[in-house]
Amino acid sequence: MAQEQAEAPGAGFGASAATALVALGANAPFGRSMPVETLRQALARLDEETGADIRASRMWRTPAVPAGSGPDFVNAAAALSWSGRPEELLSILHAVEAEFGRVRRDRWGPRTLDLDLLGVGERVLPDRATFEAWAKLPADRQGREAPERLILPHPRMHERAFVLVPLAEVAPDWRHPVLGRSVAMMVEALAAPARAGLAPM
Ligand code: PH2
Ligand code: MG
Ligand code: MG
Repeated sequence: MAQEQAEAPGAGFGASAATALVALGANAPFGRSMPVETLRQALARLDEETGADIRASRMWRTPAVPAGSGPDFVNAAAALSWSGRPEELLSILHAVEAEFGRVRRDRWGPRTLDLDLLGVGERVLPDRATFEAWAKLPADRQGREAPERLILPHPRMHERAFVLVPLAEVAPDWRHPVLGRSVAMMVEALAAPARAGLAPM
């Protein structure tokens, strides 16, 4: 794609592998599969589809954000080594979501499986200004607006306990390429009440 030219040197085919981070979440059963089982199976499918060695966190029970927006979630995080384009990994995530019944309709409704690409190494996509614009989007617009293209790092990851706490189990030293903070530091910066509701399963 022509717009990829602004990417960092080393992007694309032949690039050395980077650590890719994926957030997994579910708060609705898929057929007879309860969220924990769905997340386990999704990890197995990611393993098959990416051919990468995947490091997975424990499963965590987390209250829905915003509070009261739905049933509790099961969340987990995974780290894998990825040498392709981030968009290819995103396509795999979307395909696996579809296998587990995900319909992209209600942005924040109950979901059978949500797989979010959080980051790929130090990549900032499409650029820093776009990342910052989405990261600063006011809360009332976050539920209504979705970016057209992949933004990395995920513009909300740094403020979400349900993302960071599992992520700290697989990639505590990954550094957010815009904020310059490690996952461990971002967990430390969370307000205590935001962390308190999370429980490993
Ligand atoms: N995902 C959301 C919105 N709210 N809350 C929790 N606890 N876990 C999630 O994965 C989650 C959420 C949008 O993707
Ligand atoms: Mg998603
Ligand atoms: Mg999500």
